[in-house]
This record gives sequence, C-alpha cells and structure tokens, in this order.
Amino acid sequence: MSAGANLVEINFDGIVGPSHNYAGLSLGNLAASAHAGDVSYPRAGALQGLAKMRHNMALGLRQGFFVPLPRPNGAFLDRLGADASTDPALTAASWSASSMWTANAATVSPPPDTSDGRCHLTPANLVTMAHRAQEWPDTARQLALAFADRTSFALHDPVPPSFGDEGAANHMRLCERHQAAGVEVFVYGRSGGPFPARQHEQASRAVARLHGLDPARTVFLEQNPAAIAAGAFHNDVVAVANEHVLFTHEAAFASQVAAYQAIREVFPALEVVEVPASEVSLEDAVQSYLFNAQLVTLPEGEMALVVPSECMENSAVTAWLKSLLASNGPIRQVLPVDLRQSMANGGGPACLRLRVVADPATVDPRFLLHDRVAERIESVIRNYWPSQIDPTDLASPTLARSVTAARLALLQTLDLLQLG
Ligand code: SUG
Repeated sequence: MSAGANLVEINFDGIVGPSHNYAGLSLGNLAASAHAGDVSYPRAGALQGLAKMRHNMALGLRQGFFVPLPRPNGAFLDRLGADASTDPALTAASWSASSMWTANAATVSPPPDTSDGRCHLTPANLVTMAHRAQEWPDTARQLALAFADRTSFALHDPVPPSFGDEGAANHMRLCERHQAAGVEVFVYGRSGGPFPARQHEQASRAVARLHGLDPARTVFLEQNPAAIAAGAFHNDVVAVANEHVLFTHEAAFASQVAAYQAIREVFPALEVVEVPASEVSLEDAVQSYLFNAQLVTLPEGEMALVVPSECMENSAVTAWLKSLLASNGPIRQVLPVDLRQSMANGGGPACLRLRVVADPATVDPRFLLHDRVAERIESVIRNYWPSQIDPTDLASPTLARSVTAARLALLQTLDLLQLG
C-alpha cells in the first residue's frame, strides 16, 4: 500500500482482563508496589477502560482493541515445575492481566517510515519482568490475526531475550501529520540504578533495523537514570509525542539539550512543551501520570491531552495545566478520564493503548470498536467479570474457572474464539 491516502492513527486499547489484580510484581513501578495486596475490582477496571475508549471515539478518533490473554496461564507454571502451592508470586504472575497495557505489546512503525511502505510491528519480549515475559507469544498471535493483511503489515519476531524490549512505551514518532514520513525516536535505559532499566539500547536498534527505518531519520536517546529511579520505568511516564509536538518533563532524558538537538537536526519543525521540575517535580509527574497522557489530534486539527483524573488531584499539576491552557501553545484542551483500577498498577491512558497508523480497511474488523461492539463488550464485562479479587484468592480453582469463562464469553461475542 504506502499510498497514504487512507492512513489514520488507530489506538488499540487493551481490554482490562477478568483476572486484574494487585500483586506488586513490578519493581520500580511505584504505584504497583504501593497497591500490592490490595483488593482489585476487575469489572470496574474493565468498564473504566471501555469508557476511555468510548470517550476517545466520541472525540472523533479511531479506536481498536485487543482482548485479554489467557489467564491463569497454567503452561507458565508447568514450565517452571510449579503449581499454585509453590510460590504466591509465581501464581500471581500466571494470573497477571498485564497485557491490558498494550503500549508494551509491540513497537509499531507506520508505512511512511519504512523501506517497504508497510506498517511494521515487533512484539515486545518484555523479558525484564517474569509476569510480562509470558505475554508475547499470545500477543503475537493476536497481532497476526488483527494485521493479517501481509501487503499492508509486516510482523517480526520479538528481539532475542537478552535484550529487553518493552515496545511502544519507549518509542515516539514525530511527523508533520500521521500520514507523512516521520522521525522515530527510541528511548533506552542503562542499568545501574535502584530499579531495572527495562529497555535495552540494542533492542531499540534491532527494532529500527528490522522495521527498515531510515537511519538518517531515527534517533536513539538515553532515559535519565534519575527518572527511572523516581519511578519512570518506561519513558512514556515522563514524555509523549504527537505529530510535531514533544510534551516532556525537563528531566526525562539523560541530556535534555542533546535530546532536543538530536531530534531537531532531523526534524526541524519540533515543538517542545517542556514542564520544568521547579513546577512539577519528577515525583509529582510519576504520582499523577501527567505525561502518561494521550496527546491526540482532534478532527478539527487542534491537540488535546487525555489525562488520568489523578492529575486533577495534584495541586502542582493542576496549576501547571492551568498555565498550559492559558498559554498559546499547541495543546488546547485537557480531558481527564477515570482509570483508577489500571492506574493503581502503574498504567495510565497512554499505557493502555497501542498506536497504529494504518488504513482501517486493512485491519481485521473484529478488532475495531464501534458503538454496537462496545455495547456487546460492556454486557459481557457486566455479566462475567469478577467484581473483586483478593490476591489471596488467586489459587482458587473456582475463581480460575470464572476468569477463564469470562474471557471465552468475550471471545465468543467478538467472534474471536480462534484465540481461545
Ligand atoms: O509493566 N504494571 C505494568 C504497567 C505498565 C505500564 N505501561 C506503560 N508505562 N506503558 C508494568 O509494570 C503491575 C502488575 C502487578 O504488580 O501485579 C504491572 O505489571
């Protein structure tokens, strides 16, 4: 394809799975650690996620979705010679609903950026965290179904395991408009701090090569170790880009000046909206998830920032947002959404979505959201998703059966039983 005429940005959100729980599995993810052991509310969480999708559709944006992966994952425990009595952390890992955060499902390079004019996707290996490393084979199956049109999409194998890859959460794209050739920015971390650096530089470089990106239009930046230490376990906790705008905390990158310079050299139109640490500290940024917003271009052409409602409860962040709206900058609206169930595990609006620039006609329609499908999804969630899960219940065979049945009911209603 590559003609570009019908290319649009489609956000594919992960439906919050019926096994959503708080087990504190992600070292360096401060929200997840703080909520370890709490009772979770999967039904409420899934309805919050669906409401966010509908909110964005109502703005005139294209919306897709991915279904939850099979949980509990018995094969994961089998391969470790474990069962539900071995270790609560392993059991919790096998139950994790973490695939909801589809910003970690894959890295996506749209057709205008790639050498063969197809949209390239590489599933993230997510090797750093055990509960996430089990995701990619099922994610790859789902991507292969959603993007089966080989004239439009190229799917790669994940980068080999020693090089940690966490997908689009550490990848940004700058462009005049989504349909035009862009500059792709990969952000990696270096180990050595108190928390794991999940994105390996070599993984980012491999993805760029596999996707056939023009080296002259590809930028590699190091994350600020202080940001990782403050809880920015992915770059999308401290920066987000959309079209020509980079919205970033001033302490996001190892060298902020060098980062802007490197991008400007290949993308002179760059407009940086930088938030100074003196107005919003890294701690406030991580607590509120201000940067884990969806920065979107509305059909009328102006940009809006879809932020978690936690931003409205942080006085430093609200003060800064007020000044943003009063300025004559490119971001004209701030739209809060309630994602409290996902947020308590460290997943804001941007974590829950994977951006794909594609012609919707080339995507399997079963993965595209419209009102009637949203109603059917809502009805399955209301009828089948557990209302609450106590982490101490995770070994329960009864709960396992209801979680499995809930997923199958969703697959059935979406005509996706082949993913069963
Ligand atoms: O990998 N939380 C996820 C949150 C991912 C957020 N994604 C982006 N920033 N794009 C993670 O840390 C918590 C699971 C638990 O503790 O049960 C978790 O996996």
